[in-house]
Amino acid sequence: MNKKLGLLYGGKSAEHDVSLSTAKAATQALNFDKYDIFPVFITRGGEWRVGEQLTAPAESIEQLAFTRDADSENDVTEFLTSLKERKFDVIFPLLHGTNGEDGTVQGFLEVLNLPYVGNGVLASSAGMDKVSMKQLFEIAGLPQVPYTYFIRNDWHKQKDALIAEMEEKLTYPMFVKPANLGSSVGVSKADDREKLIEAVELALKYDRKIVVETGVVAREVEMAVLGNDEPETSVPGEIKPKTAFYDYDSKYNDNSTDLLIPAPVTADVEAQLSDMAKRAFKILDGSGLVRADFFVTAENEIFINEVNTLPGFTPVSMYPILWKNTGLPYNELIEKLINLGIERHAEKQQLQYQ
Ligand code: G1L
Repeated sequence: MNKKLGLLYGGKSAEHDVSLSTAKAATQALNFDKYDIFPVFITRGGEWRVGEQLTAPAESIEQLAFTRDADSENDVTEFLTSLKERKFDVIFPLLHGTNGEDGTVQGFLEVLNLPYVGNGVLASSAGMDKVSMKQLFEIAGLPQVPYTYFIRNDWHKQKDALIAEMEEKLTYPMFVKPANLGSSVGVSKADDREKLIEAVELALKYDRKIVVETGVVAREVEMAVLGNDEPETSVPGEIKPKTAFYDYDSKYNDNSTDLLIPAPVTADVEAQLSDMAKRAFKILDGSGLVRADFFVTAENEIFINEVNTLPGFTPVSMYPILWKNTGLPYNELIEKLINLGIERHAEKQQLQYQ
């Protein structure tokens, strides 16, 4: 019998369209002889809809952004009932940002006892909060650039003390980032105190918790991690930005970056990156996949920047391309992730009954 697969995509976040593109690519890569595929679509407005079984790969993203019957009600009970009635073997969540990679959707699927692809609650939420992630990396002994953090209330009450602390612990240029947003929204670079204050004020529009880091002159090198208990790593890939830094636009909207795959690094650097990427995966208690992002200086000093528990996943995104260059094509990568999700759920079920 075919496995029943629910593709969960869309969502309220800024990356709604990216999610739709990934869902479309997933339907094109999945084997319809092996899986019964159902769309589970979250509209921009936050409505959840379980659609009819797909009989062929989606030809457009519009086709996946289906509207509900005029007479059907949009209530949660109805949605939950249809979600349970379908008896999915596995859910493939392709959602980003709030309610996607912060662990809330994963928690929701856990409560429903549905197997799902990718990271669980802990890795997803810890990976979404740059401060928690950095603290875990510290425990794992992973090298990081100097950083500080604070919340909005501290900034309003003791701005001067915080600026003094930053200038003592860090050096310009500094990068100011909202702690809880994916991609690069609200991130800016500050070359002096005046710019630093502006950068903090901007970042505070997007989050109440802010991270400030010393900017290093380095190459950005990424590695893909895949597996559960014994994760494997891909070849490294380098991002060559054409703009000042890799921002939201260049990440998703245009081609202002070049990818160098495999990244030109020594065998020794590659081995260190692989080791660090696996340690990062393990300290986060990752499952399925993460993309680990590093800085590599001209002297081959390595810093881990962050990991992404739901990396961009279109066929032209870094994570799938890294695996393609390691010998694992897109369709096989997707199957592998599905199986990893099913395995992890099966293992957990056993635990509960022992
Ligand atoms: F399910 C996976 F494999 F874990 C998974 C889920 C979602 C991998 C990557 C993504 N990516 C996203 O959802 C995205 C919004 C960043 C692109 Cl659709």
